[in-house]
Amino acid sequence: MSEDIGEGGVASEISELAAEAGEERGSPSPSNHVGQALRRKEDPRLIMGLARYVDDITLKGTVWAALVRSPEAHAKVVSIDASAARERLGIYAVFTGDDMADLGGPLPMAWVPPDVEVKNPEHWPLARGTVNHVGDPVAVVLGEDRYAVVDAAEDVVVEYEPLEVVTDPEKALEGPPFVHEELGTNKVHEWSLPGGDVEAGFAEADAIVERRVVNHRIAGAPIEPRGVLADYRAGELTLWSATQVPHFVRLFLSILLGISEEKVRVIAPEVGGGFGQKLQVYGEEVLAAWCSRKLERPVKWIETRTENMAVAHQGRDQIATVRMGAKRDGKITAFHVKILADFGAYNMLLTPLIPSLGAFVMSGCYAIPNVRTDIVGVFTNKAPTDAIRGAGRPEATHMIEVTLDQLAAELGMDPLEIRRRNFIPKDSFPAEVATGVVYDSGDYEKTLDKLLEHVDMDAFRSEQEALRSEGIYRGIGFSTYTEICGLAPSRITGPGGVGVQAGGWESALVRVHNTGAVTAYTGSSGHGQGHETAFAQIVADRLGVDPEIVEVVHGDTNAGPEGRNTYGSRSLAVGGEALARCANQVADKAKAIVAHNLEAAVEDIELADGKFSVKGSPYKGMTLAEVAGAAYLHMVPEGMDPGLEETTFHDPHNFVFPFGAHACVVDVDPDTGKTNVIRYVAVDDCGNAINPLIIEGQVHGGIVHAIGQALYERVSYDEDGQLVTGTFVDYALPTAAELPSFETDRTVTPSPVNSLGAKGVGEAGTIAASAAVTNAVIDALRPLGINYINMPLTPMRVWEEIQSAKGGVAA
Ligand code: MCN
Repeated sequence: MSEDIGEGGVASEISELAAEAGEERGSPSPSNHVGQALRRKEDPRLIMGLARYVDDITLKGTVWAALVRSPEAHAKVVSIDASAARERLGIYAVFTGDDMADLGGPLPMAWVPPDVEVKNPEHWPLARGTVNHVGDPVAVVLGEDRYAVVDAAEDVVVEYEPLEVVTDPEKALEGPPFVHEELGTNKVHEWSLPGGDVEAGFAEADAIVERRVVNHRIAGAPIEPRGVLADYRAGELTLWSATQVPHFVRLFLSILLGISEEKVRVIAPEVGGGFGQKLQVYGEEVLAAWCSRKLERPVKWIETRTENMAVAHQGRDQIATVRMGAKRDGKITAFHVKILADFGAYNMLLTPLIPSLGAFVMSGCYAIPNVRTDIVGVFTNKAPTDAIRGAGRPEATHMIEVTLDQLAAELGMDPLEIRRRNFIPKDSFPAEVATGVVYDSGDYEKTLDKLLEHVDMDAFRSEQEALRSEGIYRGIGFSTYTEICGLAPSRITGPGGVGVQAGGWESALVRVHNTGAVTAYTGSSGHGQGHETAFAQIVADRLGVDPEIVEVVHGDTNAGPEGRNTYGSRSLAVGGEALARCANQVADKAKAIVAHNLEAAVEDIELADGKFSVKGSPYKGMTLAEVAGAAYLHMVPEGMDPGLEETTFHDPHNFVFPFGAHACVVDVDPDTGKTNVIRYVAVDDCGNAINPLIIEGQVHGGIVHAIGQALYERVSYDEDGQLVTGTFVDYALPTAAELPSFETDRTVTPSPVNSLGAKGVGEAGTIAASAAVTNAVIDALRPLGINYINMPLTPMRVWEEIQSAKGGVAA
């Protein structure tokens, strides 16, 4: 305990106690915590069953809700007879869309691009007049327990008058039938991002390839489905929801229910997996809140797996015509992509924006002089699509990387050589690509070189050759990708840019308590990414304490400042940076307090070895606990307010552009068409690492998502709009048994956009990997005469292609 602060008595005593409390909870480590592979703080509670999900929260008097959902993909709702349901024991109410006439408006869509008309039909929590996809809700049943409401929901008799159904996006574009009759079209919008002159580029090309790239529909398939508990009492609404975006949910609950925003609190407890599916303002959230107000009781709704598969928003579902041209030496002259994006029955929060996210990185990591993306969105009688597992960028990467391999084959070039010839050179960053997007930093050769330290191509090709003579078809595929993340800069994403009606900043509040313990509030809303650990590392280093005593609080609109939440791998680059800046401000105040108490010049105070000390006099200093003691006892410089906490809002100047090189090795069984992934190597560059262990975990998860899409997963509807993949029996997810141990490595190219030098990583694997898998399968099958194939590479599809190449069964 330093004798330099206070003059004995109470002040000194409190400071001493505070310092001891701080020590008990972990003495500051002299080393830098940023960059260390600390184990995740959040894992013990998750793996020991101690975490609290929405379903674990029960309030006295809770009423359960079950939804009556349409079995028809498209129909007029002629009548709803809920009398039998209402008479059942334990049922309190049944409501339909008509009962909710007081709702302030339909569910939100937040993308209003300048100069582009986006058709946006009304979308209500309970259908009004028509249902437009299987699972569209028509009524809600409320009662005393979950069983009662599920049984009663079956007693609600709905008379439907079926309408013609359209599920194929290409047919939908031709229409009728129209999903929303009143629109007289199924086309939602057209949007383009041009760069250079693609036609002039193709005129210069010696070789052009054109392919139809189908990126099929996938489900989010989180571990926990969605769940909501709404409690409206005494004019205030508290809503617990498995959401990635509590602040957005609060805003729209306030608008739609007409409750002043400060009286609405949204809490995201443990979310149980998001990956985009929980970046949404869902009808069930609005409905539960509305019902709670109506009944003056807490209302709970927990989604079943079947509901999640049928109605939670889905992803991808794009058909693209891609054309790439190059000179004989492999230099790409033009890349033109025309995307038809199937949005399902409604626009959700960001539905029409999703394909555009891909357009921003349609140059990939290549210096292509002419690049153009044209997007057409279309409604069909299927569940809506929106952000899932990378959102727009996996689709773009898939198109670029698969087409590049096709072009290499056309030119008789090595797939890696064509990539190297087109990489944006490392000395041209910040690099403006043809579309005007500016990449922050990159060194694509370096990641590829590092990848090849792990993969000996000569040895692989000899082995491949040898195995073929034994009837084993082995292939290798690459994907050298870049992604746009750190979704933020309001100047680009906001109303003045591409038109998202939300600024793209993030907030932070750092509070040092009396004892020197720290609470760090972030507006990012983590849901599995390890923010509580990594963000604690950032704050700890700036305040000279152990991350153990830094509690990171997120996902509660009443705790901390306004926030913009988590999606688009933005949390670290935007939210983490906000916290770093905020902690710096706290440290600055701490230095002023130390200087005051130690009678030194503030410029002479430095943070070293867990202490704010006077330069050159390491024994003369104060720990954070001692500084906090002084701050709360108002032993601060003249004119300075007491306390030790700061709030920061940060809106970065640019996005960040992580990148990497992935390789996948597969064996394809020519008799059954089954693909086995036998090796997967990923070298990623997300700038400076905050926590390498978390990075590795995020990359692993992302790769599994993409392998899942490439080989197993597919949401399927029949022609009548019936979902035929409503369970995990029909919708195949990969398990550890299907996957090899991934080999991961990194290079480090810091970002100049933030002081951490960090880029995002949460979506890296899912963005990179589907192309690597697809290219590997094509590489394996070339000797059988197969030069191109679309996902999903299920045994059936691959087998059919093999038969067709043999001149047998047509694919
Ligand atoms: N990180 C790091 N150093 C870097 C980059 C990132 O240590 N240079 C750490 C971050 O501190 C954070 C994690 O990696 O702990 C991911 O950070 P970031 O890339 O900023 O991404 P987000 O947190 O914004 O999440 C991105 C992505 C998204 S959009 C979803 S949704 C998502 C995800 O990643 N959902 C997940 N990862 C998930 N992981 C789990 N387990 N569960 C989910 O629901």
